[in-house]
Amino acid sequence: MASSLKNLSEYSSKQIVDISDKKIAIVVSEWNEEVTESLFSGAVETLLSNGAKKENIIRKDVPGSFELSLGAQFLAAEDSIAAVICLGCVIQGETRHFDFICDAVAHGITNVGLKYNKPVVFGVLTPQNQKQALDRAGGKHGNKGDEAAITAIKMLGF
Ligand code: DLZ
Repeated sequence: MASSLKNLSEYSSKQIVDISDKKIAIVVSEWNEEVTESLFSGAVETLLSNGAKKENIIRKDVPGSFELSLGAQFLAAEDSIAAVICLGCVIQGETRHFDFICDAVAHGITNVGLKYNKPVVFGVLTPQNQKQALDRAGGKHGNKGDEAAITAIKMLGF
């Protein structure tokens, strides 16, 4: 289903596990900050409402979405960290930057998860414009940050 037809914050409670003792890291891209801050708030609220302890949520910022993979790798390499959530927003522009960044970050994040055998979640919006981004960052289509947090929890219960 296209994400425009779905409220991204709806999820089933299948595979929701106890995360009260899990350290979860969130990497946040500074590009399109208004959007990524909303994604971050959504992710944190969802982790807390599912039992995470505030002191177990670690935040690190990176300059742009392209840097999310390396940021995730630094964190995933730490034994104490159970899962990493990557949050970014790449808005389609007039140059091919969009394709390069989206491809790189999707592959990079996938590889980090496979390398460290840990959930590394792709919470990156790839909208055509700022409005579509805000609709998915706490707007009418929910908050992709919530979805990213739930994905991390579900994968911890895998
Ligand atoms: C350069 C760039 C551009 C054009 N657009 C975005 C964007 O929409 N979202 C985003 O997160 N980052 C963007 N960046 C920055 C790159 O991700 C990266 O930080 C720089 O290319 C430096 O490696």
